[in-house]
Amino acid sequence: MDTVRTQVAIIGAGPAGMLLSHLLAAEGVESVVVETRSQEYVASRIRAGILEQSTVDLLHGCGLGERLAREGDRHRGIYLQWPGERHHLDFVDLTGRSVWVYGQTEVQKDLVEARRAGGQVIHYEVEDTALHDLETDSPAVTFTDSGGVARRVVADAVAGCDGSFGPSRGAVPDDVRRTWEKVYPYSWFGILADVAPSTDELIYAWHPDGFALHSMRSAHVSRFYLQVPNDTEADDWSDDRIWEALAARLGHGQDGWTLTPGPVTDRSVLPMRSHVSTPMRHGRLFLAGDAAHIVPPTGAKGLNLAVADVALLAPALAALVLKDDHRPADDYSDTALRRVWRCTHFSWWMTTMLHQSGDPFERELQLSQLRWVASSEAGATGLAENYAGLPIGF
Ligand code: RFL
Ligand code: PHB
Repeated sequence: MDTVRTQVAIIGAGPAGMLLSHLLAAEGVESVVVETRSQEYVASRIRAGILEQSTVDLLHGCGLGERLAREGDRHRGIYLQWPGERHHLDFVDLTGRSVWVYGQTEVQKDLVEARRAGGQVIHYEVEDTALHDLETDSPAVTFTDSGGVARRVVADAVAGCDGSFGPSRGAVPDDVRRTWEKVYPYSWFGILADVAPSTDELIYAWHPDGFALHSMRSAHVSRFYLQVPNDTEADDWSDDRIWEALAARLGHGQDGWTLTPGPVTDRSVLPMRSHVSTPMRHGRLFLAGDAAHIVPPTGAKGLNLAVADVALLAPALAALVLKDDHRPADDYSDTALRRVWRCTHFSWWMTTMLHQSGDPFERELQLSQLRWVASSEAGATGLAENYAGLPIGF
């Protein structure tokens, strides 16, 4: 077996793993990244679209903000609507903070380019990733590389950034690990369309037929989501049916607003669940991003939470491996989990406020809550503060 030594072995080259390797390099810490998929596959996965203020500040602070500043679209807030009413919540007026439309695909490309320029070692298309000796000072990761060579990376610490299906979470022993899970009784049907957005800011729409969201990726590409039953297949819906549902739920014709349809270029069904796994550290293993927690996408928090985790983790690992200072690493799990639970609550709150559950009592509560959020400065500020993102380290 081919063995190398590094300071941090990172499992997963998604946003959490790649940003961690970038932040560690800036602290003078060497890492090796291993990833099951190809570079192209990881870079083209269509996922999140909204960056909160603290994510944007962090990306600028670590030299990753150049294209974001040029091509990202700063939004002051969102529209919240239900039949007959559309309200703009202005996050800048309410909290002094904003959000940016800049897709995860673009963040990933910027990370790949920065790490390529930095000479980062990344093994793509690996198989049989396994974690070893996590309760010692020399934990290791083994895998078979794309050429069939068995490799072992021995490190001072292992970062599990391998998403919801990777092996890291399961490497925390059952007698220490605790998990919380909520599966929602509906899914999102997401489509990407080659058409200019019909709105200047995102529209979150409550509707008796089910929730709808109008988002965007650029001046020419729009992103939409529809609440659908859990067993829906992406091919169940014709393009006509998609556009009819979006027009009805988003309020085409209401106060002169129109929805412009266009060619659908991508479609997928996304189940909705909340999941938290604790602790986020066991011995020399540290979990970050979707490896430790999943939120339903209604609060646009998944990617932002992954960024917040590694913003805490990078200096903690640097202190551990460069100065033998264990304090920040010892605090990592508790500190990260405070934000994780805040975002888990916010994502659950947005989800349950906006989706049809079929319960008429809940429906009246939802409408009452929406009216309060849209008409009270206190209500609107609560949503804005969470959506635009609490400061890193909250
Ligand atoms: P990722 O992006 O899943 O990256 C984890 C990486 O680990 C690799 N991996 C392994 N590598 C080596 N060995 C193994 N055994 C491995 N097993 C797995 C995987 O191939 C992958 O490349 O997690 P990370 O970095 O924590 O980033 C988190 C974000 O990607 C995630 O929170 C968001 O994309 C969630 N999410 C969304 N969030 C939003 O805020 N808004 C959205 O609109 C939104 N849409 C989505 C989403 C997540 C989706 N998934 C996971 C199905 C849409 C989808 C479809
Ligand atoms: C997206 O553009 O993909 C997006 C935006 C806001 C959300 C979820 C997804 O809450």
